Order: sequence, then structure tokens, then C-alpha cells
Amino acid sequence: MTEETLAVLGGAPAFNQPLHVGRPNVGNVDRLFSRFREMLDRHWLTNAGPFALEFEQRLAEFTGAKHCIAMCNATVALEIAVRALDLKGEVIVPSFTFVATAHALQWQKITPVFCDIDPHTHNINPKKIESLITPRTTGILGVHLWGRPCSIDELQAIADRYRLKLLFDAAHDFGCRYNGKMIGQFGNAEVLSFHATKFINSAEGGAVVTNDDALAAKIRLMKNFGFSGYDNVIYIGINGKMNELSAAMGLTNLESLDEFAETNRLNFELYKKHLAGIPGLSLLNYDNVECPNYQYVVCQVEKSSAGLSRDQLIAVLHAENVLARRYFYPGVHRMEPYRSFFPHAHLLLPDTEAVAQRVLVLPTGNSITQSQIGKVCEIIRYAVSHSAEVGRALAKTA
Ligand code: T4K
Repeated sequence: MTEETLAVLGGAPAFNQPLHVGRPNVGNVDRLFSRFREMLDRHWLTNAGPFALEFEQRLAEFTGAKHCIAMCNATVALEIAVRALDLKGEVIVPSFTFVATAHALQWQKITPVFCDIDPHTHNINPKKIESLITPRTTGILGVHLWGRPCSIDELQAIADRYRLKLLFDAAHDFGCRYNGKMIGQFGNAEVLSFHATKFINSAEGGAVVTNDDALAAKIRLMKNFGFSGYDNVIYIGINGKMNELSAAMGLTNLESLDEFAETNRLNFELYKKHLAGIPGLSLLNYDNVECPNYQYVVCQVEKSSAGLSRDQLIAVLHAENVLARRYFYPGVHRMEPYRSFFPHAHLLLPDTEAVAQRVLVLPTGNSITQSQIGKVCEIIRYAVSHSAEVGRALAKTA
């Protein structure tokens, strides 16, 4: 690559079409259309349809959880799980997550108490939880970020010691394991996401998985307005149902799980190879046994060695049509309404603040080719090795 070809230095963008982070993995299209046809012939589109029930059964078998309740998305699934668990007052949650995790609490007037993360794993730091527990604390909501399980044993021990409920946001962790056991069997319940951007998608979708019979029964009622049979409402509920189109998509994509995982793994290995040795750049590693979905390719940029900040590198990549993301910047505590509620929260979140400044997420999944990955890495390597010129060019356009 030459100086002229870097777009921020005046060259043409490397890609004509944007390369997105979160481009959906698409499974067998013929199989999907045959399911759509079946659904239309059946004239059954939602409300516990056969595809939704089959999807639930497949998910329960796959995760090993006793119950699976499929829903319209993971945010509603989180909200319903939070309510069904009777969480109130304060719940301890990381701030370094997608905003939906905290919203699921605040939406129900439960205070999210933000806990710092471990800078090495990006997951909630169990050592910092106990000091946040007050008489109003009713639970811990852990997030298995990037498909890497949090320190589940430590969190469970704290929950047991203080009699707190333990819920996991497993939106990123479908298909991953903790100590050899599938994610979906931990805490009181775990919440999965099948959003378009996730490893396995149903366009929009989510699920609660749990081994607790009573909790599962309550969640089933709540996601269907509280109906316990025709004309008989026995609980306050909402509409959280998964429709048949989404379930058909979820079932079809589930059949390609091994293929998606292998593609993600190969993409990750390729990034690792091509980014090796670039000063100031490190790739968050995965354990192939515990975290085999490789859903996110997470880079960390240290300006002192790279010569460019994460945001400058993002600007370089965006100019080339590589739409890298800075998930989960700036941290939920710096978003509304939390930053108004807790203006000093950042003082207790030094690792969240630091990590949020250096993370850059790169495109992966089955829509990106190996040569495109090679090109993305070439751009990064070139930008870092010419950081002074790039920095000057970006300063002019700022
Ligand atoms: N907990 C955690 C830890 C989560 O990460 C999420 C969701 C949730 C809970 C809630 O789950 P759901 O209620 O969504 O089931 C995106 C997703 O919308 C969100 O689901 C996801 N996390 C989050 C990490 O990413 P945004 O605001 O970045 O969305 P957006 O529209 O910018 O799209 C992301 C990228 O994906 C873009 O580069 C475009 C690309 N994309 C997106 C869609 C929908 C496509 O290429 N095709 C598509 O169809 O939140």
C-alpha cells in the first residue's frame, strides 16, 4: 500500500461497499424459503407457533437448560426475566455493555449500580462487587461480553453469600462454555439474543433459558400478556412473543452453527496473523474450547505505541469504507439517563473508562472474505507505520 492509496491521505477508498461489523450470518436460503412456504401454507404466523416451539426445544437441547422461552428480542427477554425474578431496588451490573442491559433495569425503576470491569477480560470484576452491595441490592446482572463467560463461580459465590439473584446477559455468548458446561445453565437464568448482528440470528429474537421450573412458568405467562388459557389472565404481562418468521430464520441459522463458528474462527486467526507485530495494537484472545463462537474481533489500540488513537484509527478505517465500531463506548454510565442520575459514576469505573477509549471492533462473519480481511489489516498496518502523516492529515480535516 502506498501513501496515495490511503483514503485519509487523498486516495480512493479501498472498498466500494461498506464492510459492516454485525453483518448478519445467513444460513441455507432454500431451507429458509421452504420454511416460509410451510408457515404460509399453515396460516400460523405467531403466538406459540410450531416453529417457535421447535426453536425453543432445539435451544434447550443445545444449551442443556431445562427450559427455553423464545421472545421477540433479548431486551424484552431481559426485562421479563428481571421482573419474573422480582428484582427491585438496586442491581449490580457492568457499565461496559450494550445499553439494553441497564435499560432493562431502569425501565422498571430499578437502579443499575455500575461495577467496574476486569481490564483483561472486559467482564464485570468480581473483586469490585461486594463494596457496592447495600440493603437495597437484590441481584447481580452479569454480562458475558464478546462471547467470553464472566467469572461465573465467583459471582455465584457472592450471590449465595448475600442471598442475591444472579441473572446473566448472554447476548454474545450463544454456543460458548464455562468449565466445559454450556452457557445457558448458570445463575437463576440467562438471556440469549438472536438479533441480526448476533452469531445465530432470527432477524430479531431472544430467549430466556433456565433450570428453574417455577421461574420458567412465570416467564411464559408474562411474555403472553399473563394468559393462562382462553380468557384467563392470571398475571400482569406483556407481548414478548417470537413470531414464526423469526423462528424459521433462527431454526435455519442454527443448522449452520458449526459452519458460522468455523468461519468466525478462521477470520479471527487471519486477523491475528495479519495484525501481529503492529505496535500498540492487540487482539483480545479467545479460548477455542470455552468460547468457540468468535463473534467479535476486538482490537485494543494504545496511542502511546501506535502513534494513533483508537478514534484516529476508526477515522482511517471509515474513510476506506471499513465501518469498524467502538463498542461499547462511552460506557453506559456516560449515556442518558445514567450520566444525569450518577454524574460521578466514572470515578468508580477507571478500567471501564480506559477500555472504552481503546476498543475497536472489526468486521467478521460469513459476509467478509479472507482477502478483504487481509486488506483491512494492510490499511491498519500502513496507518500505524505512517502515524505522523496520518495524524497531520486527520488534524486538517477535524
Ligand atoms: N445485551 C447485550 C450485551 C447486547 O449486545 C445486546 C444487543 C442486547 C443485550 C440486546 O439484544 P437485542 O434486544 O438487540 O436482541 C447493535 C444491535 O442492534 C444490538 O442488538 C447489539 N446488542 C449491539 C451490540 O449492536 P447498534 O446500535 O450498534 O446497531 P446498528 O444498527 O448500528 O447495527 C450494527 C451493525 O450491524 C452496523 O454496522 C450495521 C450492521 N447491520 C445491522 C443490521 C440490523 C447489518 O449489516 N445488517 C442488519 O440487518 O446495536
